[in-house]
Amino acid sequence: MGRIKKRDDKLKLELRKKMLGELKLPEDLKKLSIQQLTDLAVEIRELLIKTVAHTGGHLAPNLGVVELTLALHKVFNSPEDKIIWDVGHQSYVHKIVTGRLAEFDTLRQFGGISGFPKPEESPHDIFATGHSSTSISVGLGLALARDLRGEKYKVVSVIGDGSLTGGMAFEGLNNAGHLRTNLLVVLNDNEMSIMPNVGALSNYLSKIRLNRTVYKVKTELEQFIQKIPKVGELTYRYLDKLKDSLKYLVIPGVLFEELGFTYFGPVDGHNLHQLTEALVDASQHQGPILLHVLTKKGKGYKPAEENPTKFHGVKGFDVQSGELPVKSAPPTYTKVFGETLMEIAAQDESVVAITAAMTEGTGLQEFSQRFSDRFFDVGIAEGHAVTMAGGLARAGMKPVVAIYSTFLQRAFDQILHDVCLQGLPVVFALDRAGVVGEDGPTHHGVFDLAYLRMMPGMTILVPKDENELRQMLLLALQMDQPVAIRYPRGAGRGVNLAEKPQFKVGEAEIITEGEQVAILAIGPLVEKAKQAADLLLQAGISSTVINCRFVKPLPREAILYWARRVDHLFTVEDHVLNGGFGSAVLELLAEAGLRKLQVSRLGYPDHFIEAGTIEELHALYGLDAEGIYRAVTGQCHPLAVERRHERNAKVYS
Ligand SMILES: Cc1ncc(C[n+]2csc(CCOP(=O)(O)OP(=O)(O)O)c2C)c(N)n1
Repeated sequence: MGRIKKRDDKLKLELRKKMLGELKLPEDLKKLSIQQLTDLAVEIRELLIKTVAHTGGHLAPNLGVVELTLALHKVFNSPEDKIIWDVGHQSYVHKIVTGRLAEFDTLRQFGGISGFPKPEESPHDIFATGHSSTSISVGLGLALARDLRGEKYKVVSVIGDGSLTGGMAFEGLNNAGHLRTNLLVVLNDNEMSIMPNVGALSNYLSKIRLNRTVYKVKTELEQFIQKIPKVGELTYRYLDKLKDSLKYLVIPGVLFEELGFTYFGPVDGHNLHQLTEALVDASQHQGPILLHVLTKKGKGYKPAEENPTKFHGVKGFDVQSGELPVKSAPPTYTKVFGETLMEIAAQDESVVAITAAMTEGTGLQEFSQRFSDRFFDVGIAEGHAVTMAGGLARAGMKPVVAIYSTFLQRAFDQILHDVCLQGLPVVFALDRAGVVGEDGPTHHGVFDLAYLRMMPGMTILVPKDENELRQMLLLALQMDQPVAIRYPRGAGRGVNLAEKPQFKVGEAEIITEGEQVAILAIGPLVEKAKQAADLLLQAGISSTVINCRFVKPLPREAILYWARRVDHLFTVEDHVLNGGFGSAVLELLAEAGLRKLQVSRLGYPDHFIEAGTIEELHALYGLDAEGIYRAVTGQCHPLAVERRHERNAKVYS
């Protein structure tokens, strides 16, 4: 009996397997029954788990939206109707059902499909996303264009409760509620950001969850109130008021109603019947609608349901055990940052730490517990985080704002206007600086030097290893001014950590000395430059390698000293060339009158950098030891250098 059941299950599984491969998607979703959609959801979950275990990626968010995605594609006609995924990390199911099933195993790989919506990939990806809280603004823009052009498509913005904590989401709601065009916002509420969601809004959504009322109650109540006979002007006004107060008592989602949206919900986001019905109803309504959908992050895979934070984004895992790969032996930069900050905070009570929904990612988990009164998770609100730090600093505290390089782009003006203009001592810890790997162009932190370097009063430090990161943090907190430290994703080099800062502001480290070329490097690429120098020596080229440490102020004396001695100068940075470290060096050389020196800059060209492992990308853009070696030998072959020496000797003799 047991064996027959097992065989039947296997058969069922095989039948289901055929379904995904054989359907013409997304069109066929419209023909499927709720039971068939439910079977398809099981099949998609299996595919998600199997693939992400291998490729890495955002597992828990995608497991949570399987039914929601199927229902959206059943009810709406993508790509004519536009579906915008906020952040876009939960768009894998959407990709599977919109023509990317065959390539799904290339997810996030170099040359494969992206882990985020990408218009170049498919017309179903109407807008590229990666940074949070944009979907309502994008959706409103599309809806307004539709109206102006006399078109008829529907627009759906899908936003998570975490992403709704971002200020731009509210700017979008505020504007959409005022303009009153047709726009459906689907709020995917799983009570989680990467970690449990925080803030007053999250509390408000929890209250709605607790007083869970099916969305029909609201429509029925409104119909009931409308049916009460209106006797005279006075009674009407009272009834109107009564309608309002009843609304507050019974109807969930009043906040959204007051912002001009019609609120539907909450509905069970794993119940395909409820979901499709609610989406059809919502799509028939006029004006801005908010449909509140309750989902479970990690749904259908026990390890992810039990620990959605761990499975928010993974590098890969063992499907059977749910075990993640063991962490590398040398501590990560993130870990050293968190530990050093705790050490400093233990001695200095004015030190406070701020994160924007990335407590664990920025290494502040332990800090948040040990110094809970001096720790602030502001939600996905980078701009607010920075200006709040300005306020804290003005009132005598020493704020350290830990935000990934790519997300700090959100706070450009806040850094400029609310910190630098005021000359306030705020320390910016920019984690994940440089290319970050498989998350790709939306997440590479390759613009920070350019956007920070032009700000008056800013000091910028770039550690070559985790020991320098520690020293730079100690140094930064002793300086009474804005300071930014940018450091990369991943493990350090396993070097010893020094007690105290071992260098002063603007002081470079000369790693090797040679008279032919100088290689100026920053960050972990200093090590690659050093390895390149060894290769160059073997090829007969002597080089000076300088760990510049400071991008602002540059180690002026060291750079100019060597610039006057060598024939060719190279700069190496894990950053775009436009406005980066190499540009700063060029400006210095031009100002010092060294305009004739040959300078080559190694970094990223003027286009967005694709996804791939950090090593693959460094190799592709010539930022590994081989690449630096090739650049130097290509520009100055030993013979060419010798000839130049001879020529110069003649000219100057
Ligand atoms: C501007 C910005 N800050 C931070 C992040 C990092 N981040 C990615 S997903 C996420 C949580 C999003 O929560 P939610 O919208 O509720 O989606 P869920 O993963 O829970 O489905 C965060 C903080 C980001 N993508 N963009």
